[in-house]
Amino acid sequence: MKFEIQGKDPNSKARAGIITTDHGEIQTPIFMPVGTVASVKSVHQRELKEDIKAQIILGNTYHLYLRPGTDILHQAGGLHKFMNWDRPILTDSGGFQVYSLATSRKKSEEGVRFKSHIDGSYHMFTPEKSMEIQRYIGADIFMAFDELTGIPAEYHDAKRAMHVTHRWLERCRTWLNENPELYGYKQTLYPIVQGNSFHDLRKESAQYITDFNADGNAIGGLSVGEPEDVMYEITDLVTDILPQEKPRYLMGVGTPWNILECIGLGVDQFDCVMPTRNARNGMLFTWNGVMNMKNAKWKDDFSPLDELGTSFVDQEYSKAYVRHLFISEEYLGKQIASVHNLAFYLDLVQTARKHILEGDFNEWKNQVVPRLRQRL
Ligand code: PRF
Repeated sequence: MKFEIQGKDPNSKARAGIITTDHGEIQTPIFMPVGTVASVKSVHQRELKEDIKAQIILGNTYHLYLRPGTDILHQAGGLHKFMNWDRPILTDSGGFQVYSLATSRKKSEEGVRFKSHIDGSYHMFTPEKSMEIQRYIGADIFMAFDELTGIPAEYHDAKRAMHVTHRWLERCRTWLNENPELYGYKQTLYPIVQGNSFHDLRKESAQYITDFNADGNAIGGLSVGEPEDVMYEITDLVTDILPQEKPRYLMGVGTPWNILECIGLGVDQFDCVMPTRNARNGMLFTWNGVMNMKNAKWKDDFSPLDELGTSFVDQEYSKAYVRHLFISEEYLGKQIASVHNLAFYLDLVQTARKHILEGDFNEWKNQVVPRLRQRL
């Protein structure tokens, strides 16, 4: 994997670049739609490529291991072939999903034993197991198996989780060095900075991750309930330490305004379930603010769903029609809203990229953020 920086904003830490993988190029800053179980919920791969213009998607080790399982993925020749997606894929390691989804879990130095949220069966994830599953899935970018704590947390708990994350990282690398790639293309491992909201821990972790010398680095343990200011403060502190010349991925963030603020702090990659999950509840993000499609104010508004939208759904359907679909609980409403929100998120980062290359990102960002936050 290669990363080339093409331009920097003079008034913030924002950068525009290109990541090159064996499945193609990714223009950064980028948003990566979440395809947890080999599907970006309610969106076709054809729509993802042609209408949404997704350049890379996410898969989840935890979910794919439980269903369909590594045997099926291996027989298919990996996740790209299984789901008919030939562009890059990043897989999360299972660390966060075990923490947020499993119905019970027991942590040890070895790993995490957990109970499946699907059928209640017991499983054990270790750093080695997470790497093995990610090898079978065949992602272009693997995430290290980490442990995080919620915010707020006790200092000693946050410190212990951070040190476990660092020790597990070494085990991830050892396993990868000893077990070759399965499908004939290159794969790379991103380590994850942890340390909760404690500045000294975040600095120590960012330095440890920097010294690990991977192709790209991630910031984890944020957007877990802390105020936005804390998220920005920690991101700022960590991006001051992580190397300039490698892509930085802020995991699980966030709203359109969170993404623009964090691009300004030097982040290059983002993922979040928000555009798809909120779409299924009728929440649409636009350049003019946030719309709740169930609201009665749209019932006789026959104007296009989003005049500024870049996808076909924005021009072909009216607000009144999409509201009707939500009120009638029609599947099509969720599909239209998901395509809209993902296309909007991709338009958001592509527009940010254009402004970085033109050198006026920071002024532009400060101008659009208040508008993005409005409730329509
Ligand atoms: N670690 C991993 N995945 C994640 C996170 C993390 O800290 C987060 C935190 N927002 C989202 N997804 N492995």
